[in-house]
Amino acid sequence: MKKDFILNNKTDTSSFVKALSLIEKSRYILIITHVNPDADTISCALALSNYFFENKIKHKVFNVSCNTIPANLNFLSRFDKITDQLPKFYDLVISVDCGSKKRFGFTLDENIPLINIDHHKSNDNFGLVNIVDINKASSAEVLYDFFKFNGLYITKQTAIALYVGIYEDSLAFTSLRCDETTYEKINFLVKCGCDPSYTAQKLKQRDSLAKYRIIPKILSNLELYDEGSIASIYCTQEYLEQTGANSYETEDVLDMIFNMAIVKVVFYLRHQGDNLRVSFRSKEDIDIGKVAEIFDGGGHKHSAGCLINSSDIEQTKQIILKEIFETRK
Ligand SMILES: [Mn+2]
Repeated sequence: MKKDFILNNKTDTSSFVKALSLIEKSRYILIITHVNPDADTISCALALSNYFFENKIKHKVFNVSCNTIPANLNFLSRFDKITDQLPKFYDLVISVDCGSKKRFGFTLDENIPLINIDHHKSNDNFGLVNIVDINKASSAEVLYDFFKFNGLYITKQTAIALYVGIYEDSLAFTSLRCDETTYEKINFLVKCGCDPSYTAQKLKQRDSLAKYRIIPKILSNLELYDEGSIASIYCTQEYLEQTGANSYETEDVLDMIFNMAIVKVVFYLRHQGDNLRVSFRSKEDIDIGKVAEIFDGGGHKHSAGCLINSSDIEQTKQIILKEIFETRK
């Protein structure tokens, strides 16, 4: 075994082999990314897409609402090929970073074989083949293991995509689930041609003015509870209209509040259709994934989310606060 490829002993490597054999047998592959797409799901899909394209494997990358894909990922090769149109025919599905089938945003034909590549603790192994490793900080790391185990050649474009997924979902290597294997992977991806400086510039240094117009508005409604250990913020439809910012351009505000020394838990509310979408972060022992689960959401111990069927921000804040206090007891 190569030094840059260390799996934890819980990893079921037979799923790597089974998945590759399904890919080799397939005629057309549908790659599914999750609703409210993040860098991890898009990067995994594009890492696969570049590999498939280079190897003449027919496929499509699907997202249920393409206008919600963060635009700062548009430098990834084949980004412009992502579609919200389902192909007429596909005989294999690969879902990436989807903790459940609900995250697809549509109902999938049960008869089509499915490879489930993910790292969410809440994943219920809904695939025919499940490559799920809850110890990894990103699905991109799980996918990297799939590539390496099967000896698949990682080209520059696939390396850049995997790097971005690992970087973003590990919150720039600050997640608790980052370990020495994370850095070994990064080292290998840089060797494959991914330039960290170029990637950082494309990923982090192309913000719009609208982003800096909307962030102060959101910060102005910051509320602190329990001596500042819990924080809440929200974004209104009005803010978005006044500034022209996209919802995904507001995400950094969550980390800004989370970076405050006194804050141990933060949650961020914004409208999504008739619902309120809530994102959580926690840095203490509190398992914020459990709070999200109460509202039928999911995620990880220190980062999670859910959708609440209400458009009343104040009322929803109170309901969530109550559950955070309960869970923290
Ligand atoms: Mn992820």
